[in-house]
Amino acid sequence: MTSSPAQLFAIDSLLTDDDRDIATTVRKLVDDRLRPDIAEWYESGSIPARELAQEFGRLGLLGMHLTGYDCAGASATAYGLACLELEACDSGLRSLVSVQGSLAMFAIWRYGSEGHKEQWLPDMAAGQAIGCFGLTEPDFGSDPAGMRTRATLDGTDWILNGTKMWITNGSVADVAVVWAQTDDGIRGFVVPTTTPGFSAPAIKNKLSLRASITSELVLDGVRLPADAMLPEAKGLSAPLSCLNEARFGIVFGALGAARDCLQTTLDYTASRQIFGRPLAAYQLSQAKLANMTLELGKGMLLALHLGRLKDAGTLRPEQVSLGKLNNVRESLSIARECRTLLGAAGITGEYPLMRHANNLESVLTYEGTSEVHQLVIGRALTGESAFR
Ligand code: TGC
Ligand code: FAD
Repeated sequence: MTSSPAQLFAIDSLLTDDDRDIATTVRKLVDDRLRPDIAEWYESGSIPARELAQEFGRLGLLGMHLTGYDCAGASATAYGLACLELEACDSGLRSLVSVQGSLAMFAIWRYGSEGHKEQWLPDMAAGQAIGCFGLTEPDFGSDPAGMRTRATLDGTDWILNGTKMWITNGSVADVAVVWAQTDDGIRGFVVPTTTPGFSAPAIKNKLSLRASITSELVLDGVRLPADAMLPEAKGLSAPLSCLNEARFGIVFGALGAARDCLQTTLDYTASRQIFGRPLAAYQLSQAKLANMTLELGKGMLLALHLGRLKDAGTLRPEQVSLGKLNNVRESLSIARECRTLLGAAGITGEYPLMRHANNLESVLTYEGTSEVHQLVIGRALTGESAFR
C-alpha cells in the first residue's frame, strides 16, 4: 500500500468540510475542463480568457473571499485551496483569478465608492467583466513608490499619463485599476479600458506564464471624471494592501504546481524501468521523493496556518512574506528536481514539469521578488529597513 504526500501529512484532517468541498469542485473543473487543453494553450501562448473568466465566475471563484456584490464570501483558506487546485493545472490560470479577485476586485471592494462597487463588482464576480491592476512600471517594479505615472487635475477631471508594465489580463480587461502620483500622493483610479488614450499592447515572447495574458498599459492623456478616483485609497499602503491578498493566494497556489510535479513523478518513477528495476525502487530516487514530500507538506502546513490567521483577521504582511518566499522557492525547487527524475522525458511538453518550472520563475518574481520578501522579513526581525 502507498500513501500520497498529502496522506502522509494527514492534510485532510486539517480541512473543514467546506474547504474540502471547494477544493474538490475546483479540482473537478481542472480535470474535466482545463487539463485537457492546458498544454496547447501554453504552447500557443493564448488562452480563451473571457470564456474561462465566465466559467470561473459560474463557480464563484472570482473575488470568492469578498462579501456582498454577488461575491461568494468564502473563507480565506477555501480561497487559498481554490488557488492551489487551479495552479495544479497552470500558474497562468491562477493568475487570471488572482488578479481579478485579489487585486482588481479587492481594490474596488476595499477602496472604491458605492458607485464603483455597484458598477463593477457583480459583473466581475460573474466573469462578465475582466479587471487588471496597474502598479508596476518599466523602471519601477520592486520600488513602486517611485512610479512616474501621473494624474493631474483639469477642472474637475483627472488626466492620466504614463506607462505600466507586465500587467496581467491587461489586453483583455474591461477595467483597469491604475495607481498614479498626484499632488496628494499615490492614488488609485478606476479606468474603463474603452476610455480614449488608453491602450494595452500585449507583451510577446514570454518563455514563462505563456497561458496568461501580460501587457503594457499606455495612458496617453486619459481623461477621467472626478469620481474615477478610489476615494478611500490614500498613499502606497493602499496598493500594497491589495498585494497582501494576491500574495496570500500564491502561498497556496504555488504548492499546487509542486503537487502536480510530484504526483507526475511518483507515477513516472513507478513505471519507468531502469537497469531492470523501477526507478522508484532506487535509494537515490526515494531520497529525492522523500525530501520533496517533506517540503510540500511543510509548505502546506504553513499555508493552512496562514489561512487560519487570515480567517481570524490577525494575519500580518510579513507573515504573508514568510509564506510567499518559502512556498514559491520550494515549489520551484521541487519542479526542477522532478524534472531530473524524468530524464529527457522531463523536458518535453508531454509532462507538465518544465511548464510548471518555467511558470514558477514568474511567480518567484511577481507579487514581490524573493529578495523583497527576504527584506520584509529582515525588517520585521531587526527593525532595520534595508530596501534603500
Ligand atoms: P514602506 O515605507 O515600507 O511602506 C509604505 C506604506 O505602506 C505600508 N505598507 C503596507 N501596507 C499594507 N500591506 C503591506 N504589505 C505593506 N507594506 C508596507 C507602510 O506601513 C507604509 O504606510 P504609511 O501609512 O506609513 O505610509 O514602502 P517602501 O517604498 O519602502 O516599499 C516597501 C516594499 C519594497 C516592501 C514595497 O514597495 C513592495 O512590496 N515592493 C514590491 C512590489 C510588488 O510586489 N509589486 C507587485 C505588483 S502586482 C503583481 O505583481 C501582480 S502579479 C499577479 C499575477 O499574475 O498573479
Ligand atoms: P526589479 O525591481 O528591477 O528587480 C530586479 C532584481 O533586483 C530582482 O532580483 C530584485 O529582487 C532585486 N532587488 C530589487 N530591490 C532590491 C533591493 N532593495 N535589494 C536587493 N535586491 C533588490 N505588476 C503589476 O503591477 N500588475 C500585474 O498584473 C503584474 N503581472 C505580472 C505578470 C508577470 C508574468 C510578471 C513577470 C510580472 C508581473 N508584474 C505585474 C510585475 C511584477 O510585480 C514585477 O516584475 C516585480 O515586482 C519585480 O519588478 P521588476 O521586474 O521591475 O524587477
